[in-house]
Amino acid sequence: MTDRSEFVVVANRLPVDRVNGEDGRPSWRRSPGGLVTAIAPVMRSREGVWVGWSGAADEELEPFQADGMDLVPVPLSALEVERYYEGFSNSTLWPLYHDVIAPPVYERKLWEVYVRVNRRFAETAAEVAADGAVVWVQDYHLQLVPAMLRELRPDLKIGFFLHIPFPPLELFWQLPWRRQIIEGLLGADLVGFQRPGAASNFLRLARRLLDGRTSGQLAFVGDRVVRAAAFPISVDVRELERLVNDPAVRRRAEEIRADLGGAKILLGVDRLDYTKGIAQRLQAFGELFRDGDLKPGEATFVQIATPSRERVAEYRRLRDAIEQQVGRINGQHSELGVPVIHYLHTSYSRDELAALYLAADVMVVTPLRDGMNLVAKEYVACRADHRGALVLSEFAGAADELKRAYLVNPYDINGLKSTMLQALRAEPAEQARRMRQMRRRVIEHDVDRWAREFLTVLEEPRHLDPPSAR
Ligand code: ADQ
Repeated sequence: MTDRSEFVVVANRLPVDRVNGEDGRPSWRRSPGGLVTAIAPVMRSREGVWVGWSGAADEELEPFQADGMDLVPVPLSALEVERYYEGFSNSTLWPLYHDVIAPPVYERKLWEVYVRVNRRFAETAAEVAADGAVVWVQDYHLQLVPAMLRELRPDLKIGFFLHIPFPPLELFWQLPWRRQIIEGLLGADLVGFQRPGAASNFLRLARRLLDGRTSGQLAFVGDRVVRAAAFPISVDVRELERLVNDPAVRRRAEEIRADLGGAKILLGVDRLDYTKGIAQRLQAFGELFRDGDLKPGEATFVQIATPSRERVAEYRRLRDAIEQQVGRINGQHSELGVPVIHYLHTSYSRDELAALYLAADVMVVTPLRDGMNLVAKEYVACRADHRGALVLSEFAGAADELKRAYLVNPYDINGLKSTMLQALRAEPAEQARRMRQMRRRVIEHDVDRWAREFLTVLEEPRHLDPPSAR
């Protein structure tokens, strides 16, 4: 691959995972997940290039093609994985951007490596982008890339999208490198967030830290104008509908219901992360048995927890705590052969997830803070039968759109208990009424539309004019 590209995506990870074939030779398979599904079609139609890390430390790979996409690997040493990825990205930024639910680590040596790795991503993107190309940088790992890239290549159109929340000034102010991060993001022409509140937080910081001027969605930085706005991400509705129409998936859903003995099924599907409010929902569920509102066999909670970031200490502690909690609740309330909680610490295929969504009477999504939460939207997209109920935290970005969910404050355990009961006991007509409205929103605003809208605003020639000139 020698040609430079008109469209470049820059993300921490490449959109493929390595799989070892039967002959022992490694090959690459497209990673599951919304971002890849959303961007892959744009990549193909524009003959784009994706810049990212392969997922393995100390590996030098030449650019390669996989799944019809041109991929340019950025190497990371083991020390860089520890300090840039596990360190600054996931022990500093992740907790800081999620309301400091866990204490962020502020260490200079992590920051130094974050800067170094961001520079490497920016340099790689600068090498592969054609004159005037569009470059779309993704997520919190790479917040310095926009400004670094602009310095190297002022001709480019640079977009940035943050998948996680962006904190209010009062929290962001803790960050010793707050100015550098804001300057980094302001290197973009368009900075996208999940929620309008996050865009306002960012604009307020730009004003305060850089003595900048802002007006509406715009920040004026030197002779440049930067737009900050919300582009709520979504799911691939067509793919999910195809899955739930597959007879094998439907059979599997029936099988799950039968295996659980006809109990009403409450379902949680999350990466095992302290932001997801897993402990709160399990506590509330356990108390419903203690109080006598539920009996074993009447309802059961299936909690699927994907292993996540297990090399970060906070995540190991969380896993221990959740597993102890599940043991305690089951020990107190289960009957022989009838556990009240089924806890599975594993990752599932899309088919199995779709079958679980179809089988679940109540989907319980209770993050303490979440940029969007795709699980909530996936559940809604799968319920073409208009059955099932969604319990959804007010602190998930998805709550802005899914207003007919059973909204909860996950810190309020009594509220969580009564809302879970209400959702469990809702009449089918009431479930259908709510589900129909939520589905309308998700179907109209799918992930294609998210990518299209972001890129349209980024590429619109006049999108950077001050409002008076529009
Ligand atoms: P995440 O924090 O990973 O994403 P989420 O939006 O819920 O959270 O996406 C998780 C994805 O992983 C979903 O597509 C889900 O189906 C899948 N998944 C979860 N558990 C699984 C399991 N056990 N097996 C297989 N798949 C599983 C970040 C932000 C979110 C934001 C997204 C997208 O934290 O707020 O919505 O990016 O922008």
